[in-house]
Parts: sequence; structure tokens; C-alpha cells
Amino acid sequence: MSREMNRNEILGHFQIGAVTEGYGNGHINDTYLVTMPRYILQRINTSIFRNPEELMENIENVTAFLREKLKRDGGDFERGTLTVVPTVDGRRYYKVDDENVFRVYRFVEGTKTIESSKTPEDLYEAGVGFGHFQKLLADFPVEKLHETIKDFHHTPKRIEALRQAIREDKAGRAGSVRAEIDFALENASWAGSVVQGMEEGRIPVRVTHNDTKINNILFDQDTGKALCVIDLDTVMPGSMLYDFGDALRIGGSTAAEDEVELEKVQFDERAFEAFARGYLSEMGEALTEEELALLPLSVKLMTYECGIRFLTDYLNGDTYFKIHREHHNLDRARNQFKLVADIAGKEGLLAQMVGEALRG
Ligand code: ADP
Ligand code: GN1
Ligand code: MG
Repeated sequence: MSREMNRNEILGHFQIGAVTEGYGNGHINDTYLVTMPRYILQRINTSIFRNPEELMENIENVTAFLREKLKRDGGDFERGTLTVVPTVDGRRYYKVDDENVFRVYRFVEGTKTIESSKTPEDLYEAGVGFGHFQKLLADFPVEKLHETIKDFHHTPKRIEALRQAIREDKAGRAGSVRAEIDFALENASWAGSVVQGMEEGRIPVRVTHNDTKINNILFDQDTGKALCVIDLDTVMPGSMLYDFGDALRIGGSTAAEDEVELEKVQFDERAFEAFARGYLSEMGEALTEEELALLPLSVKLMTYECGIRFLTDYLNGDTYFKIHREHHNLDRARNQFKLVADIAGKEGLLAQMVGEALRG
């Protein structure tokens, strides 16, 4: 968040505040309990999300829809989805200027996120969480959604962006990453399979989250169950294969996304099995044969796509992803490519696991 912004001043523009009620049975003083709900304040990254109006309209519509469904099904409608807190003049965000656009959500209490170490139980629950999210949104009118980032998971266009970055070589780094560039381009042949399937109408367009990192689910602190899917900026029309694959890109790796000791970076098929079982327990019946057949490939695809995005950003001089050290994006790209190679050797096994998960 930009330092010069006065956060309290910004919060004053939102409908938040303390609630008081009479408390206890005292005979002398007037005693009130002051409840101060907690909130999340976020500055929207407007260099990436250029249209906050459309972005927040998506989030408002999707969360309102989820809340109604949860109410209808007797679910936890207060904690089971994000709640946008309006501004005092009834808007969904507060704009100071083009770079400083803020929103507030109710804080979902009693939850935890999973950042690195994860058990098969966590992955099963994450699968249930993302699967349930998609199941609830299955009849959301997809045409109502704005495309908040155009062609976000259009892998062939991502490859085109990489080729352009190589040609332009803005940061003068292309010569030093020949091996990574070769790996990326050698694997380009299968990278269009999902986009092509969607264009040809073989793969259904669904409401998808598009950024299913495992830390974008809040888990109930006590039960460990997936409770609330967050980070809804990229909810758009897409393929469920994006969400399935992206979740396992992080969830199935034995190491962090920027681990540099590549022998530590492997794809854990047990993580895949657990996530697939959870996800399919919610979505198994809704998926087409083609979607089911592509589940193993989706993990390789989303890992590959993320790898080329990191490599492209490295070549462009690190303008998109936040970096915390020199060559951070290159480390991330190498890490993802190692994972791609590992997944490629396991696709047969993963397909077998999908079959077993479907049989129960
Ligand atoms: P980013 O797009 O930067 O990943 P997120 O929306 O995922 O931002 O939020 C970052 C972190 O903040 C989450 O991983 C979660 O730990 C926490 N968080 C976000 N929204 C809420 C909320 N409504 N209630 C509780 N925690 C939240
Ligand atoms: C970004 O914002 P965050 O950390 O959840 C990115 C994802 C990438 C991910 C790689 C809007 O996600 O697409 O997969 O980094 N989000 C956007 O870690 O570009
Ligand atoms: Mg997030």
C-alpha cells in the first residue's frame, strides 16, 4: 500500500464501525458491549486490473449469488463467501486517484490459510473447496462476467508474448537464458490444447476462478474444512481445467514456487490423488469425458504457462510480478519448468488416479 495514504482516512469512506448493545445485569452503571467487526482493506492493483468498476461488479454479483445459494442450502452464508463492504455513498470501492483504488471486505473470522506445508487432507479439502465453488456457480449467468484480464489463460498468446519478449530483449537477458527459452519453445506444441478445445466447443465454458493458489482458500481453523474461496479478481469465463491445473501447480509441488535447489522440486502424485478426490466429489458428475481426460495435462499446462509468464517477465525486466531478489523471476521459471518435466513423466499414473477417484 502506498505510504502516503492515510489508511484511517480511507476507511472513513466505508460503511464500517462499532456496534453497541446493553451488556450484563449491573444495577448501577450503564454497561455496553462494543463489537467491532474486523475488516480487510485492499488497494486494488490498477496497473493489472484496469477497470475497477467492472472488477467489483463481477465480485459483487458472484458473492451475492454464492450467498443466496449458501442460504438456500443451509450453508455458512456469512463466512462461506466474501462480503463486500460498501462506501458511505453506496459504491463498491473508493477511488482516490487512478493508482489508489480501495475496497473493503468483512474479515472472515476463525480461519487459516495454507502457505507451504500441506498434507493430503489439506489437499483433499482444497479440492472440495474449489470444486464446491464451481458447483455453486454452475448456473451463474456466465455472460454477465467481465473479462478482468483479457486472455489470461490463453496459453498460445502467452507464448506469443514470450516470443516478443525474446525479440525485444528489453533487459538484455535473452542470451543468458537460452536453455530456458529452448525448453519453453520446444514444449509449445501441446500448449494450445485447452484453448483450442474451448474454441471448437469441445470443452465447456464455465465460471472459473483462474487463480486457484492454495492460499486463496480460507480453511476453518477448528475443523480444517475448506470454508471460503477468496481472491476473486480473476473470476471470469474459462475452463475448469485452468482451476484444477493451477491448484496443483502449487498444491502438488514438493517445494516452494521459487525454490532454487531443483532436486527438491518434484510433483507429488499423492497430492494430485487427494486433490482430485476432493474436487471430483463435488464436480465429478458435471464434467465431460474430455475434461476428465485432460485433468493430468491441465496440471502440466498451467505449470508450463506460469513458467513462461515468469520467463517473459524476466526478459521484460521484471515489470509484472513482485520480485524480492535479483533473478527471482528466472528462479521461478526454472522451478516451474522442472516441475513440468516431472509431471510429464507421471501423466499415465495421474490418469489412472483420476479413474480410481471416479470409481470412489
Ligand atoms: P492477493 O491477490 O494479493 O493474493 P488476497 O485477496 O488473496 O490478495 O489476500 C491476501 C491474503 O489476505 C489471503 O491469502 C488471506 O490470508 C488474507 N485475506 C484476504 N481476504 C480475507 C478475508 N476476507 N478474511 C480473512 N482473511 C483474508
Ligand atoms: C499471481 O496474486 P497471486 O499471488 O494470487 C498471478 C497468478 C500466478 C501467480 C504465480 C492476477 O497470483 O496468475 O499464477 O501470481 N495473478 C495475476 O504465483 O496475474
Ligand atoms: Mg491471493
